[in-house]
Amino acid sequence: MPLPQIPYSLERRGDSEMLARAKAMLAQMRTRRSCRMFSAEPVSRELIETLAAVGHSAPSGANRQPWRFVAVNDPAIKHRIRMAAEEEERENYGHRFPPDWLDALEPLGTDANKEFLDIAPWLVVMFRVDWEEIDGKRFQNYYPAESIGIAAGMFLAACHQAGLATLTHTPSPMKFLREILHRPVNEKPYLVVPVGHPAKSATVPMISKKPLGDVLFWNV
Ligand code: IYR
Repeated sequence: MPLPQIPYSLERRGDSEMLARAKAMLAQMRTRRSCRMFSAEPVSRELIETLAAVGHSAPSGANRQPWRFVAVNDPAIKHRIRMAAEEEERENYGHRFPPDWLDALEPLGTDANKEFLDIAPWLVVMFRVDWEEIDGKRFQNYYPAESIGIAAGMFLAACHQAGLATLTHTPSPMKFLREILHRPVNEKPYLVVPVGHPAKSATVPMISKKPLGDVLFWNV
């Protein structure tokens, strides 16, 4: 049975106000950078909860919400994640990554050392749920990859807007996250997001985005 319909309205804004708001958001989002140098300064649980709630407000296929956020600030658990991630990354950088991948990473200066996993006050680990069992019945989720990608993007944007630095860290393979965090078999590790203030001395590589004209096309 279709659900009852409820009114939907947005505050009606004038064209110039909409453009000004969009430009302000663009200026703000352009200052977001992936951060690998965090301060250990604590961040409140309430703030992380609110930011995760922003991610959880994302649209999803058939509203199945195929994401889980596991927020970790326990130093012992963070350290276990760091040790397991570094073990995999040593293999990746040592021999698993093909030469062209290593070449692509070289300008970014990344390596197998993942100290930020100990230092960032929070690691928010996202899991993708491709299916769920409810009352012994298996339900497929729809578009889980698209859905969790949107949720992750909204979470990252929310962190930045609030004033916190993030990194989208993808140790590979990351099966160990399910074990360390005691998640069920239907939850697939998707992303580790360290969240916190940047270290006072934090630096980021000088990169630039492609011109918008290379990625935005009109009526082609
Ligand atoms: N996951 C590895 C390697 C890595 C891969 C990409 I693609 C990056 O943009 C950055 C790093 C690591 O975290 O070092």
